[in-house]
Amino acid sequence: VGQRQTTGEVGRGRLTEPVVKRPGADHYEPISWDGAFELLAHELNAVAHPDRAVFYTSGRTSNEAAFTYQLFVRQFGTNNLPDCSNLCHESSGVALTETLGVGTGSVTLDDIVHTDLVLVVGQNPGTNHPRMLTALEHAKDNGAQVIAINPLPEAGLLRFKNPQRPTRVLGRGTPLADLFLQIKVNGDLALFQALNRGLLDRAATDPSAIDRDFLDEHCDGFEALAAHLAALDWGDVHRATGLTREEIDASLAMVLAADRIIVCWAMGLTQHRNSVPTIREIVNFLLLRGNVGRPGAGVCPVRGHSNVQGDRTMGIYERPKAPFLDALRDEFGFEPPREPGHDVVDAIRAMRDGEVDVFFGLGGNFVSAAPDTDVTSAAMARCRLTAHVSTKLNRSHTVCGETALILPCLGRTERDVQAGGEQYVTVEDSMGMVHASRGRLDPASPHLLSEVAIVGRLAAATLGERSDVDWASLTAEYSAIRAHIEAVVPGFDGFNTRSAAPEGFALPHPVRDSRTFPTATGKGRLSVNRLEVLEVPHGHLVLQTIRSHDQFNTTIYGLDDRYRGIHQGRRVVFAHADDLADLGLADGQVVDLVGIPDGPDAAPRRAGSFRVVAYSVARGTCAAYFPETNVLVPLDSTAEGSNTPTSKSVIVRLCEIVGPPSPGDGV
Ligand SMILES: Nc1nc2c(c(=O)[nH]1)N[C@H]1C(S)=C(S)[C@@H](COP(=O)(O)OP(=O)(O)OC[C@H]3O[C@@H](n4cnc5c(=O)[nH]c(N)nc54)[C@H](O)[C@@H]3O)O[C@H]1N2
Ligand SMILES: Nc1nc2c(c(=O)[nH]1)N[C@H]1C(S)=C(S)[C@@H](COP(=O)(O)OP(=O)(O)OC[C@H]3O[C@@H](n4cnc5c(=O)[nH]c(N)nc54)[C@H](O)[C@@H]3O)O[C@H]1N2
Ligand SMILES: [Mo]
Repeated sequence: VGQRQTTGEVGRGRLTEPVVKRPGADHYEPISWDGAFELLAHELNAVAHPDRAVFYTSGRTSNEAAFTYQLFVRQFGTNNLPDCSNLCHESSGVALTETLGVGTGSVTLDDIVHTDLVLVVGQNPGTNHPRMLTALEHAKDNGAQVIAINPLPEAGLLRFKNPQRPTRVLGRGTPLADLFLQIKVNGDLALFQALNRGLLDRAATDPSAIDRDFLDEHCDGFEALAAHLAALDWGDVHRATGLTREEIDASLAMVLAADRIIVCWAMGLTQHRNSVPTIREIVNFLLLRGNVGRPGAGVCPVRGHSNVQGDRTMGIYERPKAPFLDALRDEFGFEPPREPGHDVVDAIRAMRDGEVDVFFGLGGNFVSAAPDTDVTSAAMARCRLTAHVSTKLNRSHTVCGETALILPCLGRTERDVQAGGEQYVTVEDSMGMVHASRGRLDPASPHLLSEVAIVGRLAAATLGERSDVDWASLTAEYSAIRAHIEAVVPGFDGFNTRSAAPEGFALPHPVRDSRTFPTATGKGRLSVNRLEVLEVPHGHLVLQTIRSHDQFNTTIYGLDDRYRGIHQGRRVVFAHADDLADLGLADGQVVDLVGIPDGPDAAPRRAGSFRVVAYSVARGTCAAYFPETNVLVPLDSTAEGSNTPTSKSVIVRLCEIVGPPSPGDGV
């Protein structure tokens, strides 16, 4: 398989048996399961320190597999548990934990259906969360209003009328958004500061503009916030957002008219340098009117992978909290490591610098999903062993270490039969609901193992006598794992009985349930966030890297992006016609995307051969698909406080190609 794939993906075939690539070989060959675990155990036990191994997790892993996995990794002796959250909603978790004391969303589906106003910020639900559109339609039927805040007029939220590129609207054919703010990329902190300032100004004459009783009783930081916002510069707001004062006033009027407000967001907010302050400012916005911890109101970070939130709840975290580790120690009688481990970006740095011997991936496609593709690829190649537990072939299988293993596992839709009989697993959604998931289909091959079985056998082979855990009996009957989870993780009382119920059960959320804020001060924390307007050098645009309709993250199913009117090609860059005119470019032209060099002697990052599409995007910004553009995202450009790569604010030039396009860069 070629090392350079223009669509970022190798294929979509299912794997049916474990395979190994030996040192120096250029292909994989079959290996027995026993042989695979022996090889892994040998390499893991050969490392000079457990921190020289890294254990990645994608977000599809069940609670049962995730809990067993982190237990094994911690008994092995490291907290090197990076996961796809580090690339995804980490900024949300950090900002919400600081301000509310809980890192997850505070609303239920019922809250969305019974709210007055939903702000959908930096999210494209038509493609990425289609079921959410149904909830929004119900909310609208009940009289709610919707404000969409996005640099792109995304289908499903908007009726997008562009004569050149007609786009079908989803659902019932009416736009869901009552107001569309076509904000500049990274303008959201400024927008929410402007709204918050508007609320405070209004409160001077109309006390009901803010919820004074709630603020007095439950929050701190009000005076500092008010003083900070009093100095807000409207010129900065305009430069950062590209919005007019009229647009901001129109949204403020809708906010003032709404008793209950929910803010939903996804990757449009989390992947910028100032993502954590931006989300904290949204918390300010909600706290000012008491919009948390009551029906129809709250924060709603909308997650991606089916169990990315549950994996964190199960302890897949490079910076585990002491109470979790204490509970793990008490349940299993060992002393877990306390030093923080590597997140994704730090893991790549450590691999790059020769500090890692073994990379193990439970799901996912690390090489394609991570930033700075060339740096990440070289980092992977420095490992002695890379191993992936996967359902499908992907690029991380070809860009690998000296020795490489692919361990094929059952997918969630497949029947999982163990010594104790047929098993089910559990997952947690964005609303903190836990429910069972049972595979019904015949497995793609009789040689596939479940993720739990793979982790259990890996642990037994690697730890041997060093572990008291009976890994085989955990694998035989997953209810035994759930009993341990119940003992270690708060909120899982009666886990085996409650997870068997069809509707599942809700995890406790102190903010939602009782307006209890488990923060440093025991209060909801209003925060002061410094506004810095993203400066873009002349002749450059801010590139955001997005998903098309025909992909799930790094898996590309087709070359169309139906709601954006793109057919038969993924190497496209969407830009505003006026910006194109200023740059001397035209729709249909082919350009290279070129980043800003790291230093005077460094070569700039470059992604070759993108067709320019004149499109309704906010001025000064452009958009292109991930993972083709990950080569442009600098490893060291990350969000402050969450270390998430800034995949939505990459500064680039669109360079006309002189001479023939470089080989392999075809559309
Ligand atoms: N079909 C499909 N579904 C998926 C996925 C998939 O790949 N395919 N991936 C899953 C995963 S893991 C995730 S995390 C979610 C991701 O779901 P989304 O976050 O909806 O996915 P993106 O395509 O990254 O879209 C980001 C959105 O934010 C907007 N945006 C970008 N920058 C800014 C900004 O600065 N401000 C504002 N206000 N908006 C901005 C973009 O225009 C775009 O609408 O989807 C999940 N669901
Ligand atoms: N530039 C840029 N980069 C991004 C993003 C972006 O918006 N822009 N988004 C980021 C986000 S939000 C995320 S979540 C990450 C995603 O990062 P990852 O989670 O690492 O990537 P995926 O493409 O979701 O992983 C797909 C692979 O997972 C395996 N797989 C699928 N289902 C299962 C299963 O049930 N079990 C196991 N063991 N394996 C399975 C398959 O082999 C498949 O090839 O990418 C991030 N990268
Ligand atoms: Mo994600």
